[in-house]
Amino acid sequence: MNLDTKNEITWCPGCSNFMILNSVKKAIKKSKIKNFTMVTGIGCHAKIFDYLNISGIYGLHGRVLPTMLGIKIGNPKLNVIGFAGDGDTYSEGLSHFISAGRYNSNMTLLVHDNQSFSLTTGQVTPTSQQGFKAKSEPLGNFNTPLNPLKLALSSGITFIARCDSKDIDHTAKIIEQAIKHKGFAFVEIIQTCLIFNKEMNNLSKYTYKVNNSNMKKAIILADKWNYNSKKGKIPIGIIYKEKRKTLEENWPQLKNGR
Ligand SMILES: Cc1ncc(C[n+]2csc(CCOP(=O)(O)OP(=O)(O)O)c2C)c(N)n1
Ligand code: SF4
Repeated sequence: MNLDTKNEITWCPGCSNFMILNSVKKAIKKSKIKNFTMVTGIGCHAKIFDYLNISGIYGLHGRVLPTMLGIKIGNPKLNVIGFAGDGDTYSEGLSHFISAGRYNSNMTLLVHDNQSFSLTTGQVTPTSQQGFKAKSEPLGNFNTPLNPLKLALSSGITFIARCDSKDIDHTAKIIEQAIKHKGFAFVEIIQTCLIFNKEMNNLSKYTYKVNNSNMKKAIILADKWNYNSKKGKIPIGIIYKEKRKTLEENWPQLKNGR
């Protein structure tokens, strides 16, 4: 499967979106699964639509998940991957994220979390660190960051993982497992923005790998890093997973894949 395109790549040189693109290609090839379609939000992350040879919908900021769900309901046989930003998912699209966990449709969401609204030249998002001086908060962000993993756990998401974009092979392995998971899979990818949130650029040295499916341990793992400090360790890998009936199995209209 040729996943390359000839479109000129306009990400900043060295942006870790290049690494995420690389990991996604590896994961898709390794999975041997076909029939993919993709949905993106709007943002730097969303440019991936032009660089990955998969058809889909270059969607709306904040509306990646409802678009994915619409595709799934229209054709449950498609393997739907969503690419979204942290601003996209945890700000404008937050309610969709919570609902997606409850529906448990068989699809995969990858969040490129650079703790910044980057395409719009750097504003504070829900996961931005306290004190972050950005155009929207010239005095420094006074809010405490949202912890997406804790939100995912309380939203009933059946596959929750975190990756470091700089670890391409590990990220590829996790994305492959997310794609193969039956149910809604959410992969939070730590992604550096070299231009608008430099303070959070060197997180790799704090990471360590985990592979967990126990809820009690997942809560402890999710609590290890608050998206704020550079103290302590950042678990990456599978934080939680469980088997639960999917939307497609629950809705009789979708059972036979139409
Ligand atoms: C409905 C809507 N709201 C806001 C915008 C403006 N907008 C476009 S890109 C963007 C920021 C994207 O940030 P994020 O989702 O974190 O992605 P990144 O650029 O960091 O990859 C915003 C606010 C828009 N295009 N559409
Ligand atoms: S602005 Fe940041 S996220 Fe956007 S392409 Fe440049 S480095 Fe990457």
